[in-house]
Amino acid sequence: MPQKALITGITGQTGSFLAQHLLQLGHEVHGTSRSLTNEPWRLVHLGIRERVTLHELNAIVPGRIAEIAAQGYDYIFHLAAESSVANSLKHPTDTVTANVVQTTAWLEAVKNQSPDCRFFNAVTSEVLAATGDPLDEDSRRSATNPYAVTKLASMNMALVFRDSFDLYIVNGLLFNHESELRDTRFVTAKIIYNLCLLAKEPSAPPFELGNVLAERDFSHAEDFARGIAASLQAETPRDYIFASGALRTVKEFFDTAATLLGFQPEWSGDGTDMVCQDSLTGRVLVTINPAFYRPVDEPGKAGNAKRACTHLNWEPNIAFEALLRRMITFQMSRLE
Ligand code: F7E
Repeated sequence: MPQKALITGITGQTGSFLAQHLLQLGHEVHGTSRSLTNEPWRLVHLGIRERVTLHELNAIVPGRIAEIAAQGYDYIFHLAAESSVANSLKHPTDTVTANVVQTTAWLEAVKNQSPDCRFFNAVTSEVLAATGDPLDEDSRRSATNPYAVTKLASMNMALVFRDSFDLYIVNGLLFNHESELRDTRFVTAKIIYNLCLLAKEPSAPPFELGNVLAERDFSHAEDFARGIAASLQAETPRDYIFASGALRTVKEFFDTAATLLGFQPEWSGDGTDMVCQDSLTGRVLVTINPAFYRPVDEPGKAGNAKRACTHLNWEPNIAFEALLRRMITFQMSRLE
């Protein structure tokens, strides 16, 4: 029997891949969007715009959220959020509204309108403390920026609702997930966009990055979409880490992408004086601008997704280089 799913934030990167996956599974897919007049370009790109029903949710109004939640969903995947750490530092109050108030309103709406609906809450590796070892669901919690604080609060709120009201709620602790549908506010898409521009346009100027020695555990968002969907199928609701388990620096991401585009990246200098040139031509590709540094950029954290692998039969399919190739192919075709 087809089941009815709602994705908050369906027009975002992960929401779009999740919508595609749920449609492939035969579900009826609905989603919330801040505006119905803006074209949801990711859904259009995936060829699924006409197959999903969008509901406008342009402000965090509990009554409107309750009205949508009352529409008989089997699953709600709550992905809508302020998801940029950098933006959360600039707009902490808005981030609390988007991530804590909004999540709480959805939890309350599920409890009151639809207590049999299974609920997925998107959380982040940013709520875990770095230890040097791969992190799992039991790793110590910590939060070093407003985004992390709000996600930790939203996770705790979801746990309170799960335990107090016997609801089926899952927190997904998502490590970095990237793709061709990623916004250029995030470093991977920024790198791919600018490198493709440099490759296409010989007169394009170098671009700027922040802390390129920062380490992240990168995956493809499409892999996570499968895991997110599967996480609501287990008998008992539990929280799950989704991660690749491999740690790479931003510099390594840049170097791999640059090489795939035919450059020979060569770095010189230290700290904010670091510069990367194409050693084939001497052309400067990237310089460092301290404005892009974070006040606190924690040591790298890799995730251990063993629970998801064992209990959900989940495993990532898209390797690091394949992720970069997909991002490059997409961006090059857009620049044509
Ligand atoms: O930064 C460094 C920056 O903004 C990655 C979100 O999906 O993953 C994401 O958060 C790293 C940081 O993502 C630039 O300092 C260097 O160390 O791409 P990002 P993020 O902060 O890791 C987590 C798991 C989430 O949950 C979030 O929602 O890259 N970096 N230079 C830069 N970052 C940016 N944005 N721009 C730069 O120029």
